[in-house]
Amino acid sequence: MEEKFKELARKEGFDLISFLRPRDYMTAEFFKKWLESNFHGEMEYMARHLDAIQNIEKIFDGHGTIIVLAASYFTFSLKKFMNNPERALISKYAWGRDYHKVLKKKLKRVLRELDLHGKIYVDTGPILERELAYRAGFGWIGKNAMLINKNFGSYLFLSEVILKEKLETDEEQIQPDLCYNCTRCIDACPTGAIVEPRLINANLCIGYLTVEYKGVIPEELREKMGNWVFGCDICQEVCPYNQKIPATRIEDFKPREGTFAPLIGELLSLSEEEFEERFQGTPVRRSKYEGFMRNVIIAAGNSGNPEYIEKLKKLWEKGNDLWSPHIEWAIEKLK
Ligand code: B12
Ligand code: SF4
Ligand code: SF4
Repeated sequence: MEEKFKELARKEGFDLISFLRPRDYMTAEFFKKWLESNFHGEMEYMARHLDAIQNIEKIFDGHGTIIVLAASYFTFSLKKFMNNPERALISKYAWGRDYHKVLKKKLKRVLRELDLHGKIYVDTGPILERELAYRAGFGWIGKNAMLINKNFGSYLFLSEVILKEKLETDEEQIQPDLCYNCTRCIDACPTGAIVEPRLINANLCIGYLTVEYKGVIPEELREKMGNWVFGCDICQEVCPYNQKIPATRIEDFKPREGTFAPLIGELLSLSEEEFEERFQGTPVRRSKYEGFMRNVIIAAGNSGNPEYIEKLKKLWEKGNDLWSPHIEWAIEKLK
């Protein structure tokens, strides 16, 4: 059964698969301190997870096996667009079809094939996915907090299946930390969000500000966001372990037309219908039109291109309360 599962999952495009027995988390305390420092910002659902993370029976009771999986979504580097003031940057994880849906569908197919019934988690629920992947021997937790695999790098989605059956487990094989003296990610993070190795203050992370945070972006952070309009890949792009890695085998993760490095000028005149059409089925829809355009306005402000002022004024006429303070700021900067 175990080997058959691995074979089918590999065929679906998963690169790393391991079977673990549920046991207490070793980093529950680290997670609690992260919450106590308010590093979760407005992600209240993270605080609600604490109880189940400290009392794992709330999720795993009656379950004998956790299958941990990682799937690469790497396609190509964004480096050549990173200093291009005409381009807006969308994080690699959002270029293709939404990974939650893609991976769940694949795992359901594997379970069905083997007549197994399990609960599937992809980036959801009170699960410390990075710790599980670490215990599964997939890699180490880098100073940028990413789970990094020596061969596949860190552009990996993690997911889990929990089963009632007590299947034979793989041995927990802990991989050595290969960061050594490197600090490239910490040095490159524009907002100082990596407050210490492996510890991220989400309030400062562009991945949070552009996707999860719905309000007015603090003025002191706007310039630091550069041209990122959805997510941020800087601390991964600079990592030496992401320089020579194979591309994903999953077709759905390959970039869709218009999702990577679109022109800022084009995005500034995007209507809500065009936004829905262009990003339908991709993770970008999470920011919603309003949040996405707020990010585009900031990117325009950071572009140094006064030609955008006219388009910004047109957006101003729409009278959106969230956009207005950002438009004012952007126009002032471009004058
Ligand atoms: C909340 C969240 C965020 C928040 C906070 C991120 C953070 N670092 O805390 C925000 C919105 C900022 C975010 C951003 C991103 N995220 Co996110 N996020 C999550 C989520 C839902 C929960 C993470 C969490 O609990 N954070 C709290 C902190 C305390 O936990 P943690 O970061 O997981 O860190 C653990 C370990 O590092 C460990 N730890 C600390 N020291 C040590 C030492 C050792 C030896 C060990 C074993 C562990 C360890 O303790 C922590 C608790 O277990 C997970 C999915 C999940 N359920 O796990 C995805 C997840 C972590 N995110 C993911 C991704 C892809 C991203 C982005 C790259 C997206 C983007 N391009 O913008 C960025 C990366 C930012 C970064 N450098 O971390 C992937 C990471 C895959 C990987 N290879 O690691 C995950 C696993 C989702 C998935 N299913 O694939 N994310
Ligand atoms: S994702 Fe961007 S902002 Fe967040 S820690 Fe990494 S480099 Fe910093
Ligand atoms: S950039 Fe360097 S320090 Fe940061 S995660 Fe990669 S190897 Fe580790």
